[in-house]
Amino acid sequence: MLIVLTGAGISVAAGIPDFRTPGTGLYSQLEKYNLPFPEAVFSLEFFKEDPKPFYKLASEMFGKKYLPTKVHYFIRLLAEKNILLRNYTQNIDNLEAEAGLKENLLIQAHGTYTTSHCVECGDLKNQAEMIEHLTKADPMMCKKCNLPVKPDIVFFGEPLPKKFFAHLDEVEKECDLLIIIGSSLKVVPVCLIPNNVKPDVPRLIVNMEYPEGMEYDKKPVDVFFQGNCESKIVELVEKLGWKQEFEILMKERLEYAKKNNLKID
Ligand code: CNA
Repeated sequence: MLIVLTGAGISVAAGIPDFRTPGTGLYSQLEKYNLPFPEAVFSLEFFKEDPKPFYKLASEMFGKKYLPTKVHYFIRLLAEKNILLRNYTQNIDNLEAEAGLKENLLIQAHGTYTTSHCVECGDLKNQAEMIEHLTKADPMMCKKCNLPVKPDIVFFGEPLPKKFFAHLDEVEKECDLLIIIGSSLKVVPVCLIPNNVKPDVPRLIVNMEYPEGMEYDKKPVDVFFQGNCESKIVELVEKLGWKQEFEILMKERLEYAKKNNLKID
């Protein structure tokens, strides 16, 4: 069975910038937020004191709807072929689910913005209200605690969702091929997943550059497809002879774009 490990790079074609690409990545655009250090935007302590920078960033990331990319639909194709054991994603944009990937096959290791809780009392909050606040970059406050409400994305120092740890054994026991797409693999513990496959299990890496986090862990069985993951995945689909099946999903993607008034490439 196959495990796909994904990062921000797979959503770049949807219009959501990644973190670490110099120039376009979100970390290189954080000057305008007046942060003590870039990671402060995802620090719980800082958020409790000043939630505005996070809401401003989140409004740019999640204040509108995005079209899942070809890579998201490729993962869906693997699921339809019953060869996908799991997609571990570091992304918080929920585009995997939007592309129709079933919940049991998806692990959102860093959470998702689609549910929200108060950072103090832990109450689950109304998501429609949260989306309004996100759209306006206006922090939503808990009426009980007068502290900010946070979308359920994992901030630095917070534990990862239980679901992440519940399945992790399968990486060593059941994975016959690991495909890594669009990640610099710099965030623990997700970046450790590639170390956990059996030594003879091939790892296909599809990324703009060799992921920094894997520089010291190269193996003869690894394959690196360098470049834009959208075009590389289409190449792969063609090589595998899956073009026709992929076209059906591309039609579905077109329908999604039409329904949500989104531009399509
Ligand atoms: P990252 O560290 O920003 O790395 C992204 C990687 O993708 C880099 O190696 C890029 O070179 C590569 N890349 C960018 N665009 C493409 C492309 N079109 N084709 C191929 N490769 C590309 O992001 P990671 O995901 O590795 O880091 C984990 C962080 C990023 C997680 O905590 C996420 O929550 C967070 N993040 C998520 C989103 C999202 O949900 N869409 C957006 C930005 C950041």
